[in-house]
Amino acid sequence: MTIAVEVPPVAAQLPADFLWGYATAAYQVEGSPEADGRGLSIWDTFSRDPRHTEDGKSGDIATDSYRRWEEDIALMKSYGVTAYRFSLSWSRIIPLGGKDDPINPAGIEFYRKFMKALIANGIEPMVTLFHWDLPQALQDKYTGFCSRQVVDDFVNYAKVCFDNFNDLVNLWITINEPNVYALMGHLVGTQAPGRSSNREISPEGDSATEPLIVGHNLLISHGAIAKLFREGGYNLPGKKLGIVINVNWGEPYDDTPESKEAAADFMSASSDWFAHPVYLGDYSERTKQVLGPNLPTFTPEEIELVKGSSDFFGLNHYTTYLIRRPTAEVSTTNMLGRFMKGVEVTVNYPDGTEIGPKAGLSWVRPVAWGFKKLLQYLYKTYGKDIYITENGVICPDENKTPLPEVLNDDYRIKYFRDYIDQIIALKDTVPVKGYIGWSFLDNFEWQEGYTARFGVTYIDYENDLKRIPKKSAYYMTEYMGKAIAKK
Ligand code: GBH
Repeated sequence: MTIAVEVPPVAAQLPADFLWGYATAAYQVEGSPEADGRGLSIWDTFSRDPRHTEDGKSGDIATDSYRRWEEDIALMKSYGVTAYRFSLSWSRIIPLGGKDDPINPAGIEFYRKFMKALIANGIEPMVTLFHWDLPQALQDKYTGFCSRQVVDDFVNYAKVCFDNFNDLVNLWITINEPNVYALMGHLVGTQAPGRSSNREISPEGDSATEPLIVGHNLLISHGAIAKLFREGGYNLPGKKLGIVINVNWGEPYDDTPESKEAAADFMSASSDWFAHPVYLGDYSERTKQVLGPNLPTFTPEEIELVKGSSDFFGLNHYTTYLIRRPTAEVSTTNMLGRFMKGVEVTVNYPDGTEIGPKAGLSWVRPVAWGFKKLLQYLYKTYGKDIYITENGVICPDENKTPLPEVLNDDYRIKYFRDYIDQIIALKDTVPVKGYIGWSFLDNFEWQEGYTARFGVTYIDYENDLKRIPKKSAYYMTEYMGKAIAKK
């Protein structure tokens, strides 16, 4: 089936080398958890407990992309994309994860043939080393990222990847959303490894300290991997390595100085927590203040290691929130509220109007002007080239809408258009080098299981995981094909 799309005339405004495409992550699409010597990851363990996902399902099958990769690449090629962002499964490459553990040649072979096929089809691989699926053995051995021991194991894994894939990869990403991994996995506990002080959720964990320690170890790992990349001879001309941070824009709720301070606190406790050490060195004073005395301290050597360790700003951005000072005492079960002291998040203005229309999940409302403000803020604050490494939405009730109506995702089309138009509007003032939408396929959406469909491609879970392009896929092909100058 082909859906007719109408795309208005668009002048080519983005440079010919502007990358565009879609993203996925290994655990969200691959399936085949036991195939060819793969070891288990914390997401296998976590999601096999049906209490941990909305539909009680795990990523055991996902979109079966480990087996259907040729079909996936052919589909991507038909979309006209120039890049594909995906992640490597650490436990496919080193099943037990550690630096003295054996390497699995079958894992390496799989990713090499996959990358070669992408390149043969004119699609640039954008490769993430760690998108949350830590080998379970490392979690068992020393509590994963809660322990400093993880750094050497992570650096070793990165070295194995550089040695085996650097000839095929120009754009490396070390870590996807360290802020989300730290908070969802060790504060709230609704994502793997599922640790939290909330004993109804987890028998183990300390929300007051662990997220901060995990964040610190992620930053040091990233710094050490960047050092290896640069000093180990991998940083050849045209190659780049960076980190991807999830950043929501925090807009002051109203014009009061209190709300402005609260919004600045929100930014410092969510994204600047990672961006400041990476781009400017050390945690900012405001981050130290908001996150409090449990925030670990860097040695001067560590500050140097982490500072300047990312060649670009990798930005995952979805939405904007209104921020004010707390209007009531923060309850003990509101983990995020207690973590970000002095910050309250809302989506309603003082007069009750909403910041943006409801989407298919409560946390992701379209607010394109917030994206514009964020891009300006990030470039002014950190001065780096920006790659949009994820951006996307779910249509209202998308999961309840049957075929074929579900393919008419005009809500997603509008979201993509409005957000990309901000990049175009800023093209002479903020250097955005690429746009990667989330996601190529509907997939295993972590704690939401398969109930949240972010894809431009519909997956028919009832019919052998058939891939069916949504209208947005056709629209984007047309639109980006026109908006990007021809080579
Ligand atoms: C990204 O995270 C991930 O990188 C990607 O893997 C994921 O599939 C994609 O977004 C879509 O979600 O349920 O109210 O507690 C985005 C950041 C942080 C957004 C955690 C959802 C949970 C909100 N995510 N958040 S809630």
